[in-house]
Order: sequence, then structure tokens, then C-alpha cells
Amino acid sequence: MVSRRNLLGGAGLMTAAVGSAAVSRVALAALPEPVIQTRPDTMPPLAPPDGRPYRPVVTLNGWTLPWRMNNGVKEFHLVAEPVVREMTPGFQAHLWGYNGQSPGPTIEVVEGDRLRIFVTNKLPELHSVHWHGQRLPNGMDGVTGLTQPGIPPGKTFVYEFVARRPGTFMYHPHADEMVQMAMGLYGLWITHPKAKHPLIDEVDRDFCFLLNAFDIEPGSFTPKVMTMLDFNLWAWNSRVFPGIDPLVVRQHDKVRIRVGNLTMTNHPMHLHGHEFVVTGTDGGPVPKTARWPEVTTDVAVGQMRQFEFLADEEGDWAFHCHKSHHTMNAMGHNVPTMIGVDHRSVARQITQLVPDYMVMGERGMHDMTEMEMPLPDNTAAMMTGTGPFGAVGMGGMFSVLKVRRNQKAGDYSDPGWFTHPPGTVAREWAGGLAEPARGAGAGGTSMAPAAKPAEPVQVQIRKPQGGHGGH
Ligand SMILES: [Cu+2]
Repeated sequence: MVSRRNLLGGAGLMTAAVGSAAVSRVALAALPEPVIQTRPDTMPPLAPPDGRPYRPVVTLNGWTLPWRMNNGVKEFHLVAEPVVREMTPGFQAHLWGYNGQSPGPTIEVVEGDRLRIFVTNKLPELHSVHWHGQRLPNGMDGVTGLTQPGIPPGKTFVYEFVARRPGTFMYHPHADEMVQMAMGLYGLWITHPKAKHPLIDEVDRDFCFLLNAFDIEPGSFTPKVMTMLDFNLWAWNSRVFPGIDPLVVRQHDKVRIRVGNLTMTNHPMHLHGHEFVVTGTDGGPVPKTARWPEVTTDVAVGQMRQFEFLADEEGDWAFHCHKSHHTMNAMGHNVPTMIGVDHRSVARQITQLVPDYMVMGERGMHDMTEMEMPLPDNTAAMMTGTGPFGAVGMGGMFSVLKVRRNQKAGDYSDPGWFTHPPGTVAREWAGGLAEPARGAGAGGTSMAPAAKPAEPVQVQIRKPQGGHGGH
């Protein structure tokens, strides 16, 4: 729900800020009331009601923060506060966010805009906001202790600068970052070009999201903030599959996807069915001579990447991080490999004693997708999501690019599953099966058969130090 304790927003964020003419002098003297959004749905693009025109982005499972125009200055109000985020249906996390959600709202401005950003700290500790990647006066850089005093709990600070270069940026705390970012505080920032830019193409659909990660024990609500690498929830905008909305486009749309990485590891982002080019990085637009086509691009820690493609192939195309552990949801990491072991009855008994006990399936882990073992309350299923052909067996950083011929321009609603033309789906082979020809030798041409069968090798390990040999 959008709670409008403000003079800013419009219903459902579709309409936006009231023009300055409609705002009284008294109201203008005060700071703008914050706009709050707690619904995890992907909100429609926020068409700019004033200022320089631009084509707005769509934030996956997020929204854009409305502003107030005050004598030619765009004024935003961010509130850092504890929030409850539904990460996927059936699983809620107690996080810290901005304006009702983690991540915070996307901030969209135009190159050359004069900005005033009020930041209210409703956290129990010092806070400050760093505008990641921006050119700005040093004192506006938001580094607690270095460029400003931290914002005490209950206080509001104001940041003022000009959006000097177009591109994809982020904002995040620079006070107790380890804790505050592990708790979900950050957001995206888009600066649109003020005029036609030789290196920035106009696109039909412009999606953006942040890569983020949490360590939340199955059955609990609050992230463990000391975790450095062993996160168990790999998220886009604090959502995990199947909670991540599809990216819906019309066939032949030119599509841009902007991704920022605020996790502790890199994420190779992989798109099926299309080639894309990286057109922008944290440093700005990539010169045309430095672009090459690919289907996976790595987004390293602290980086932003924007890539573009022509969505000319109809279908439901997987789009995901290619680290296979990142397309899984919460699980124990000390899971033994149980392929070939029938342990189902044992596991059922153990589960009665240890509710979150989990073992790997004896035929691999796909069985987990239809696992009948009860999960603790408030836990995202490890691998889930059901497609038209059954379990998808995915979690975490996974979504679907839906390319449809009949999708209307500007329509982001989910068209459902793709209807494949007859004869275009992989199917079971119904003909005969010949025995495959297998080589009789121990190897091929590059591995000449040994003269006599090799003896089994036995290895004894002896430690170099110590009075007597080890085993
Ligand atoms: Cu990843």
C-alpha cells in the first residue's frame, strides 16, 4: 500500500509529485513528507510530471521515488527504517530499508538536475548515504567520519548536488556498512541523459535491479550480519525466485537491463536466447568500439552494468546468475552428497527431531523440488517455481524474460506461459534405440591402450615430520 502521509505522491505512484505551483509557501519551507511503498510488486514506470522529460525505468519488484520541484530543485526524501520485506510468497524477512522497502526506491533524475535529498535516520544507530559513482562535492559523498558526521538516530540531514553525468548508479550507507548493507539498505539511482546522447540509445523497455544477498536461517526472520561469504539467499531487489517478477517485453523491443551488485561476490548474469552488449559500466557509457556481443556478463562487487539487446525471439527465456548455488534458496551448506543412498525413511525420522534437517536426494537434488518433508515456518523453498512443464527447480537469482508478439507497448503485465508452436518443444524420442558403439580399448587415439592392464595404485601418505611415519 502507498500510504500518503505526504503532499507529494499520487495514487499508486502512477501520478507523481504535485507541481510546485500547487504547494503552499509554508509547505515548501518544510521538508517534503516521505512517500512510503510496502507492496513488493513491480510498479509501472513513473512518468516525470515536471522537469526535463525522459523515458523512465522499471524497477523489478520495486518503484521510483516521486519528488517535489522546489524553485527549480528536485527534492527527494529518503527515510532509513526497519522494514518487513516479503522475499517470496510465504517468506518474510525483517530488514532495514528506505521508505518502506528493501531495497529503497529507485531515484531517477536527469543530467544537469539540481538535487536536494533529505535523509531521515529512523535506525537505532548512525547512518549516512553514499551516492555510489556520482561526481559531487566531496562533502556530499556521504562517508561517515570522513566527509560528514554520521546522521544520529531521529535526525534528518540534507544532501545537495547536481547530477553531473548520465548513467546507472547506486546509493547505500557509509556508516557501519557491514551491518547496514547486510540488513538490506541500498537502492538504485538512474541519471538519464539531458539530450540525445551519441552513446546512449533510446530503448523501448528499461529494467533495473540490484543484486543482493542475505544469510537468514531457515525458520527465522532477521539476517545474520556477520556472514562474509556463506549467504543462503541470493536475491534481486530483496526477492528470490519464484518471487521475482518476469521481465515482460514485446517482440522486437529494444531492451536495456541495468544491474548493480551490492553483494560480497561476483555474479555472471546469463540471458537465454539472445545476445546482448554491455553499453554502460559504473564509469558511464562504453565507447561503441569497445563493445562486444555476449550472453553472460560478470557483474563484480560494487559494479554496475547495463546491457542491451533486441528481443526478437518469442518465448519464455531464463535469465539468471550462472553460479548454480545462486539459483537456490536457503539451505544448510554442510549437506553431504547422498546420490545413490536411499535415506528417505531415515530423513523423515530425523526431521521429527530436527525440523530444519535437510539431506540431498539420492538421485541428485531435483527431488527436493517436490519434497514432502515439512519446511520450518517462514522458509523459502530451496528450489522451486513451477512452469508449464513442471518444477523449474530454481530459486534465488532467477527470472524469466517473456518475449511476446502481442504484448502491447508499455504493457508490463504477465502474459502467462508461452504457447510453443506445434513441433517446437523437445520431446521424447519414440523411435528405436540402437546400442551405442563403445570403443573396446582403454582409450582413443590420443590415449593408446596400455600394454598390460594397470595395477591398482595404492598410495601411502607419510608426513615428513615426526618420529614415526604417519598413515
Ligand atoms: Cu550469483
